[in-house]
Amino acid sequence: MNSESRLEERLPPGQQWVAEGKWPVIGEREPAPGPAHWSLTISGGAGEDRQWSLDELEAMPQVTKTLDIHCVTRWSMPDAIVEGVLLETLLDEVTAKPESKFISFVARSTRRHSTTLEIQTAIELGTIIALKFNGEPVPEGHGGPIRNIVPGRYFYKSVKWLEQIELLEQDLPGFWEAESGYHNEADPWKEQRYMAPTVDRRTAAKLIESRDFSGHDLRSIRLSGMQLDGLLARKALLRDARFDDASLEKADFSNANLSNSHFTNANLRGAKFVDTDLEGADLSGADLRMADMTGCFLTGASFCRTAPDGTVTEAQIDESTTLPENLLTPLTPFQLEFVSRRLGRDKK
Ligand SMILES: Nc1nc2c(c(=O)[nH]1)N[C@H]1C(S)=C(S)[C@@H](COP(=O)(O)O)O[C@H]1N2
Ligand SMILES: [Mo]
Repeated sequence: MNSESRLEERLPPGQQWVAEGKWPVIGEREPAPGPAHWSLTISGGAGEDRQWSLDELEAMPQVTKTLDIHCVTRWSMPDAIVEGVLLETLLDEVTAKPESKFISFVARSTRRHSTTLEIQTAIELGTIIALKFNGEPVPEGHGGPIRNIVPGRYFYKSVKWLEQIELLEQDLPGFWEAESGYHNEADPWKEQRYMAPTVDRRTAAKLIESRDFSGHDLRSIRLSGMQLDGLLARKALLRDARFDDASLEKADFSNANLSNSHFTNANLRGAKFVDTDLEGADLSGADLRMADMTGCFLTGASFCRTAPDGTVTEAQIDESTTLPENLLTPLTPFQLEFVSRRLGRDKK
């Protein structure tokens, strides 16, 4: 009761807690093949590169921190117990060039996944080179054996399978920051999820008129309240797009990326979301009757929301909605309960 309310205060805006014991794997699922023995290298300093083997990292002073994890796709996980070496401890053994201001964390993964922070910020936030998680070695799917953990930033700043740390004079966009327009600061308390929209107004106006967004990058576009029945948006990039109160009957969003999009009270009757990425999407109050959601991704998505004043906004879902049960497992308990009840599948 008491601890529950404190937990509520620890939840940044727009986030929801995952079910106890559930930790989704997001992004890459495994490291790239490489030497059997892991090591971590810091490059870009004034002298030679400095390398530590996993054994050497384990022999250094370890710190343990309990922290909350916040993913940009709106799920959060409380009380993760992270153990490892402070970034600051490693940097103490390296001489940085005076002009180095940024630090890039690079993964041993097929796409050389990376993310960048200001050195000063990374130290101040207490960045940990994590070797253990909840008392056990970091599981491989979650970035073991060596993963960086940046407390107080969305989880995309915490690179899995950390292999290299580079000191840089200039900021370098990370993989998600470049690929998906994720915000470079990533402070969950300021909801810094995305960079400013990329498309200019004239292009947007033309596309709206044509009602064909297929394949276009329109992230963060504002279309609330608009009449867009029959919209074609196959394979469109619509992260963070706003469709609140819009009419989108029979719209086709198949294979589109709609993560963190907003559809509050939208009319989505007969809309198609086949193989659509709906991670973190807000579908509260949307009319989803006759919608086809086969193969969509629903981690962090919501269908039902209770406002602080107690007002409940519920999506309209019934037997005419195609929403296979196996897609529902990544939903938070509250959302899962709501959707199952609506689909008449709650086991009673
Ligand atoms: N190497 C690597 N690190 C990564 C990613 C990735 O795809 N590859 N995804 C990031 C994102 S977007 C998130 S939310 C977290 C997910 O970590 P998890 O799979 O342990 O939950 O890892 C971050 N670090
Ligand atoms: Mo993420």
